[in-house]
Amino acid sequence: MRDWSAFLRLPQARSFRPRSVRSGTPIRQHRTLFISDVHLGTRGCKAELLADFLACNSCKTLYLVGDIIDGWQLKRRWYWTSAQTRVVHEILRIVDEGTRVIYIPGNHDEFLRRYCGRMLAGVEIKREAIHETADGRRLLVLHGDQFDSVIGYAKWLAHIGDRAYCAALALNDRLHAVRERIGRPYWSLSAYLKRAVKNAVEYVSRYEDVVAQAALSRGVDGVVCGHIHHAENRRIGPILYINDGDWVESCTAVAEDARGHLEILRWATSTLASDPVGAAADSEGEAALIPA
Ligand SMILES: [Mn+2]
Repeated sequence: MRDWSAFLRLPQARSFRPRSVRSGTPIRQHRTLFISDVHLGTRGCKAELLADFLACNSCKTLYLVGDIIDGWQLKRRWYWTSAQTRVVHEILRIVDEGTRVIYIPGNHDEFLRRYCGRMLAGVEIKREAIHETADGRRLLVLHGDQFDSVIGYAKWLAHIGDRAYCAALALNDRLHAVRERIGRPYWSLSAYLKRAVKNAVEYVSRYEDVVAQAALSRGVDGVVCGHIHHAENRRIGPILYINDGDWVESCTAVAEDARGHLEILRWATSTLASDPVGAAADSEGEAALIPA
């Protein structure tokens, strides 16, 4: 086992104070923040953006909803940057400021599951949690990988995004030209990917249904999860289904305000540059979420 503290040069408790963002930046207050699928230890992790997000947003309770550290990747090949260390520093600063931080390990950081029920550096490690919103609704908080076995679609398909598809369409034309020149029959890469994307869409909707069904059987009002890197905030039958997205591609979090209103925050590079605090909110389908 690695000596993490030595490697990260973690600060002594309460010695790390300043937020690592230029002074004068207003801090946006929330009651609760949920983030997941950060995948620290991978090249895809948008650690710089997440550290800025954590510095510009404060909350009373922070849920780390799994796959925060990518233990699988780190086991294969050690990859760590100073920005990723900054993320760890920001989380410890948040703990020091009195925020309750709850870490629910996912499948990529399952090595932490053996510590469920314990405190690590002021962070509560839990298998799952029940969060009560300001307006009294009970939300089941879990990572969501436990449903993979019942979904029946390959998970990697869910990671093919629209951008990859568009790039493939351009590639498809060139591929066709090459195959024609060497006398091979036409084979459509785009059709192949279209099938993959269709499977990905089916995977996501199937996952959402399965998670909502599990929440229903648990007798809660809603569920907050991660795992599929697809932020969502909508009603599935009587269940409020919320997915906080990821920090590999979409850079999203879920925030609860003082009234119990829940929304997806999108922390994109463009919004960060122009308006660091007022990160664009996803207000689609929000009306139903405001307590009557
Ligand atoms: Mn996961």
